[in-house]
Amino acid sequence: MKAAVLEKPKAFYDKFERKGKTQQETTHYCPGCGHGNLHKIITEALSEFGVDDRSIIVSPVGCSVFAYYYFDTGNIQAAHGRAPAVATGLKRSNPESIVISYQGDGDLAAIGGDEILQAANRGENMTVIFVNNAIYGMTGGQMAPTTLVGQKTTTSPYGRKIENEGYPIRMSEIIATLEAPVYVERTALVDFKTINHTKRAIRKAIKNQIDKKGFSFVEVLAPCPTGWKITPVDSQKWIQQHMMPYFPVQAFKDVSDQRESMEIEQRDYSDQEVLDVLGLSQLGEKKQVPASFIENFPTQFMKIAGFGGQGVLSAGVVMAACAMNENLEVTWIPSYGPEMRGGTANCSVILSNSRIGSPLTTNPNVLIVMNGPSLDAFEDDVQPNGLIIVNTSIVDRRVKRDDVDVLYIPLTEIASGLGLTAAANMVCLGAYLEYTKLIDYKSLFEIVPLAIKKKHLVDTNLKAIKEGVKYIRENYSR
Ligand SMILES: Cc1ncc(C[n+]2csc(CCOP(=O)(O)OP(=O)(O)O)c2C)c(N)n1
Ligand code: SF4
Repeated sequence: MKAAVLEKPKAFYDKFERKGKTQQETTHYCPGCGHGNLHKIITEALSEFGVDDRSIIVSPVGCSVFAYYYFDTGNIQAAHGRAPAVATGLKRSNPESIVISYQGDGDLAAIGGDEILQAANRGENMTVIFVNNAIYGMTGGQMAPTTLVGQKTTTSPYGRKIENEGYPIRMSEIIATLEAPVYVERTALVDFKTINHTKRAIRKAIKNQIDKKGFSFVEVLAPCPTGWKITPVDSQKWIQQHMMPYFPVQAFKDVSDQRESMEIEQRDYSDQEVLDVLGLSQLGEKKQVPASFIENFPTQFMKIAGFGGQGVLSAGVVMAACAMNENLEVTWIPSYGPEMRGGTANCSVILSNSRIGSPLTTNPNVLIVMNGPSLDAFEDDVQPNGLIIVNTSIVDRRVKRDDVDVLYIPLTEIASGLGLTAAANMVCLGAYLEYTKLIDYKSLFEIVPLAIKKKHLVDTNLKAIKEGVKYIRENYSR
């Protein structure tokens, strides 16, 4: 007779080490909680398929926030409700990874209601495990979108009422109406039969991903004895008596066998293709630049900020295009208020000699402020020894920091002197490049004629660049 071997699946850590605590044998979950069972089922499936080394679990905000203490896989923590968006990014950038978005009902059906619909509708090749315990467990038992009619929670103390809170949302049914998902099933954690059913469903959802079939979704009706304020045994009965009649346990969609494997084309676009898309094809052949220029280029984390209409966004585009033309890696990302003119606007620009992870500049080492509110908003964020360029025509105060380099330039006045106030942004770029000498300011002359749509203004913008250079030579020569 074969001896049964009971052991932890390989995809679990041997010891559950928690920050600030000693090693633990157990998880942090309450006795009778469904999360523990589900973790075991997932790890078993990953280990059985032999994919634990290339799997990534996206932990949500909720009681399973600490899932990364248990899964010996890749782990990442997403903001509340954002797990499907994070999982999308992970999967698309690592197509061979097995990505599991693990989410509670507050996370998936409330704050993340749109993320899950969009990911499902795009048919992302991922596996979503939706833990429906009809309550917000982590925060003390508030009503969730899946809380049953009549169910008492801390925020529905007299029981959920249809006229007040509406009906519980059936997420599986909604997702199954979409064209893209390949497999949608609801299971439960009540007894051996339902636990085995859950295991089969989770295996299938993971297998579909391994086979590149697309989006699979398993909703699991799971006990939360603490939130429901009943015993673990009664919780199992409660699922059977109250949850299963409203949330039927069944497959809602399964086209796994009919669906062909699909893969998103992954390829690096050539420089020429990128230039074509940006409308900068006229730059022609890739420029030859010395290897030492690229090697020694210090990453510029730029924030350019001002009123809408001051050309802060286009200054960023021109700077990024100029650096790209010098074979640097660049990103540009705008941020603006709702007003077309007069509102606030800023952009993050990163220029680097290596691939850029995130396009956001939260701590710039170059801050360009075209107006006072921008200086107030971003001065404290600048890195020590960073550079701040202040448009003194509009900003009426000095920089308070004494650990940064500051250029005070009347950008708007200089541009007005040329008859084009809007060219203050170009005065600034000329000054920036002349002061830092990171790129020859003449490189801007190759970009500006392509970037400026109103061709009759090109000459004035080129003059503005030269005025910026002149101002630095006369006032800040080093
Ligand atoms: C943006 C944001 N809003 C609200 C919260 C508070 N919060 C933490 S967990 C949670 C709900 C958790 O419920 P659920 O997703 O059902 O998971 P469970 O705890 O039941 O496993 C909420 C609202 C938060 N952390 N972040
Ligand atoms: S509160 Fe509920 S969901 Fe959270 S750990 Fe306890 S039993 Fe599990």
